[in-house]
Amino acid sequence: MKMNQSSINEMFNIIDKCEKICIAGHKAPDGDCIGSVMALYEILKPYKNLTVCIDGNIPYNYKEFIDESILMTEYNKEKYDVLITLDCSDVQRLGKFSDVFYNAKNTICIDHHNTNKGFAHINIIEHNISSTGELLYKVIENKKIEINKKIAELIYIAILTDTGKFSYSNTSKSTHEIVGNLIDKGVDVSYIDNVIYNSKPSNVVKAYIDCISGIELLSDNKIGLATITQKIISENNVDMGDIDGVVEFIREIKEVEISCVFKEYDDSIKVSLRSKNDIDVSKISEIFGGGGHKKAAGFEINDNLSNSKKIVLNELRKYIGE
Ligand SMILES: [Mn+2]
Repeated sequence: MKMNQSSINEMFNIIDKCEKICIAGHKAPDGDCIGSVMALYEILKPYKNLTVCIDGNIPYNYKEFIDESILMTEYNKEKYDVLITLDCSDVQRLGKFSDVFYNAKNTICIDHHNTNKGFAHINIIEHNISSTGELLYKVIENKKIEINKKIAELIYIAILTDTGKFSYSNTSKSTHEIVGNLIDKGVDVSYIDNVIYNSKPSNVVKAYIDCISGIELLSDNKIGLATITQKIISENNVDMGDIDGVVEFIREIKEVEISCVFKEYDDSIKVSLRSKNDIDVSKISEIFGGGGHKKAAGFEINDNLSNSKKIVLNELRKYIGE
């Protein structure tokens, strides 16, 4: 892969010159977001005055890898010399920290989403790369920045989770080569797997079962959907972000072409889509103002659950040729 050398140079020129730096990920953070944000934090921490913002709760299985006391809780209108966003496809994905972007003197975006049109002053965007973690690795390798064990672990988590444990088609030879280098830096693959995947609290598993038992199969089983309701969340005393993998589980069903999960929040519905074969769910997501990748995308609807389901299903049926 050819890196955009001038953007990388510009990025580090700006970082060198700046005092107040903010690093941000997307709202409702996932492993790629948390891993990339924290890796960049670890890289710059010895030299710079850093602020980190991520809108939303850190899921239980990532808490071990992030010091939550460093996270900004509310934006106080501070103007940063530079804001660096990671794994964010557009400004709205910063959630309640969107104004940090508008108030920043310089902005840098490092991302791999197809739908990212390059919203910052400096954009380091590669669409065909597995994860923001893999892209960040290439950026720091390009600058010959030393990677310690902690940084290696964080980048590993970003890549591991965004590739579905190296199983999605975004996993390349280069992904594996990079992961090999990270293991050389001391990443304990089995330890990370246990923390990220084999550490579910029983109430989270119970909530997961409640979601799975409500799966509906439609259109000759080509569409599979489930809903994570407020009722499931409150009955099991979990956070929405803790329930992971429902949308991937539905895709495991043989006939399912599009898997769809509706997450019921207080004032909106968040929709996650996954696909198999040639269906590009990022196209569906874009119709609703969302973003994502060919096989994994998401968006938000400001309506109630039953209306949202109706509108979305209508679009999904078009995509499976009905
Ligand atoms: Mn990602």
